[in-house]
Amino acid sequence: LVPGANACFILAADGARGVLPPDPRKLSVSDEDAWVVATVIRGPQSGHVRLRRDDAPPGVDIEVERPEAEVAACSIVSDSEPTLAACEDIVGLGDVNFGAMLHSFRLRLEKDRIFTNIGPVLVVMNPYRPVDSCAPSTMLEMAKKTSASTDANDLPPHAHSSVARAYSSMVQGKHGTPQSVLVSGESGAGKTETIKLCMAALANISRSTGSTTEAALESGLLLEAFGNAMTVYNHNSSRFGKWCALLAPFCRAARISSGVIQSYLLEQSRIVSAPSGERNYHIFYYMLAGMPEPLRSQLYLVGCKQVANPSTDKEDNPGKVADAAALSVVADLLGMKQKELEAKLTTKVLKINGPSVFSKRLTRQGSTYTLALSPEQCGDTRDAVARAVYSAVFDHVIKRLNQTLGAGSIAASDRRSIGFLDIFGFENFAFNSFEQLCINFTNERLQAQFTDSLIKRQQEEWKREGVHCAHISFPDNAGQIELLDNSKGGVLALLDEECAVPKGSDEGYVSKMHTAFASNELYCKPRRGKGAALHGGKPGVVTKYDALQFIVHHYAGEVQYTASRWLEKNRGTLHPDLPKLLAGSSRPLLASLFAERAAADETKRATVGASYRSSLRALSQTMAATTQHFIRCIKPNMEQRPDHFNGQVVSRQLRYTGVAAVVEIQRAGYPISYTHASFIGRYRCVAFDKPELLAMAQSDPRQCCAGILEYAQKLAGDSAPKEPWLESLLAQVGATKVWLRAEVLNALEVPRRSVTGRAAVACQRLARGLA
Ligand code: AOV
Ligand code: MG
Repeated sequence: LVPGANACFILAADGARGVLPPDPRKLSVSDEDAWVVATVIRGPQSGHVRLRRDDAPPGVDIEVERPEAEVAACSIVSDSEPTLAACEDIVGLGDVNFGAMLHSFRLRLEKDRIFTNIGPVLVVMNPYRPVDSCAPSTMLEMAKKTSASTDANDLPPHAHSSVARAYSSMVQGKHGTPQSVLVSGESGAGKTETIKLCMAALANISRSTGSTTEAALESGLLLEAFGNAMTVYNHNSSRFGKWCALLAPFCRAARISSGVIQSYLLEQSRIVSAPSGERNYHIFYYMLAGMPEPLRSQLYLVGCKQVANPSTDKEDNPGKVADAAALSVVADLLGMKQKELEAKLTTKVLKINGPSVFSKRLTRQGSTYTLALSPEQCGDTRDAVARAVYSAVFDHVIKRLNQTLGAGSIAASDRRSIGFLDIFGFENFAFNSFEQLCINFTNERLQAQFTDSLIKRQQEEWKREGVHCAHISFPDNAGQIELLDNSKGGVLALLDEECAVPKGSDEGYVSKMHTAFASNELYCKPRRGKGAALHGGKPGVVTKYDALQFIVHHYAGEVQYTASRWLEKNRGTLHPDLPKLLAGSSRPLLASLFAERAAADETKRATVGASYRSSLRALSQTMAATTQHFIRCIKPNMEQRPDHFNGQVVSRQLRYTGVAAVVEIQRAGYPISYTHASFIGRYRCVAFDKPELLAMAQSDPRQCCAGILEYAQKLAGDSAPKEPWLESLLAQVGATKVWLRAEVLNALEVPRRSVTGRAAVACQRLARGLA
């Protein structure tokens, strides 16, 4: 940390700059900054270093006691700050540390550069306001500039470029390798918006291919009406997962002519109750706001009323319909007789040989018994009907969209495809239920896909290059997948087991997990008394919720779940009477939606968890068979605010999304790689007095690179690694590239600088002499 010093700071203008992690105590850096840039004013004196924040007034300096721990010097090859803002690929910056990466994102967002590459990954920073680069006209312009001969790898970081790459590999591949664009990021990070940009880009790129892509784009908007809602994290939050594949037959040159949409796990609980500060699905508000008056009154769209009132009576009293007028409205809309609906909502017919439980709610008619439901059961039945009807309508919309997109018109063996995945992002609310577990599990799966694919890609490249990589390890989330998805005793499997045992209960489920995962470091039993506060009670007071809570350490952070009513949610079955009732509706659409379910045996349906696990596994297999293009969305703050960069919020996402890991992997392995030619171009000056070595540049570039490395090690000073660089794998010369570890890179820069420095001085002298 010497003022005016060396290459290991972001900028060495009038002082060396380092990136500081926050320490509000000493540094007057707010928590939000996470890392800030400062200039070294005075180098180490009795261990202290004096620094000045860039935005601090003169004289307001910071004394750092432990510079080795608190100042991250950035060894960036390039030496100016504009480079950080202009940098289109963070990995290309060289041996970049976390602080510099974060600072680069901060600077780029200020300049509206929301797209940045990190190696093979496209990172999108949500601007929370319109930016030029996403405007349709800009994107059309980009598409016009991209001709068939353009190498898609040379395009600037942008959703358009990712799609162009996917499209060109789909067209080029002999058998048309299927492609996928996988977007991830937490709730509100911008996944859905980015997928829209991707589809718009595809529509631009494949202009000649007709209207299928546009129809798919529009179908997305329709689905948003039915499947998106306002949550605390996002005013347009996707409450379902969506895989949309656009297909082109082999015969016609990549003309996209059909598409297919598959949806995953629509959040049904929102239909009957949305958490406070959140809303129901957009479609309801659209209908209220936009429907012509006659239709609105035909549908009784005035507001919502309760049919059964679960809050009255004791448990042992039968529930009854509180508002007969509302019941008649619902019966009319559902196309059934009021009396019949009322009976199904408030009673259940049991076929039993003499009741095993005696209740004053039970009455006998011949061989059957009728159980009058308790008020709470009535409420549950009402909710179950509402949820079932809405999700059947949602599935119906998807089915109709698939018909419009011509799904199934091309045989699977005869098509090229690009799939787009837009799921619900990672969520961590104050109260997390079964829905959040499924959502977060989906994100775990996608994350695993990400690491698998990228690690594999990197390892394959190293293998092709003949580079040894056994000594490099990678972070992964296999532990989380195992904990959640293990068929024998994972979190979801245990829930299924508890659903199957006769006296299963939510409490029983959680206590079995506490035992089963007692030694699993990704699972933890919360301290008692924490739960009450979450439910509006006093902190420290033990409530019934305490026995229902558990914590999972997801890759994206720790989430506390409350397993209240999970058995019921997981069973997800309707009482067999209800599908029959709905199938008998006089409204043909509704009747058709339930015809199949009425015929099937409800009790034999797989649990929600089990069928979701298997559909996710199938999706993972589909994705694994594609060439994957990863996009990671990051939000700059939690308040959905434009022009605000919260360093902590961004740091957290960069770390857990694996974006930081991509950089780590490069660092752990070989942060820098140069093609033979560019390596020789950059470092030939180091060996300027070895003409016989440089003569090999054309004939044997590999040998030439190795020779330069060996010679540079001789020239490098004491700070350079002592062991032989090539033998100890600090540097490797591969088939097409030279791979360098950070230490070697720094050591190479020293002789290069001194040589170029000497040359510059000589030139100046010469110039002066000439003058
Ligand atoms: P998500 O899909 O990642 O969340 P969205 O794509 O819905 O997030 O984005 C959330 C909001 O951020 C949008 O409604 C826009 O206001 C803003 N936004 C996102 N991307 C852009 C962009 N490129 N340009 C301008 N504004 C943008 V979730 O589905 O909640 O996981 O469940
Ligand atoms: Mg979304």
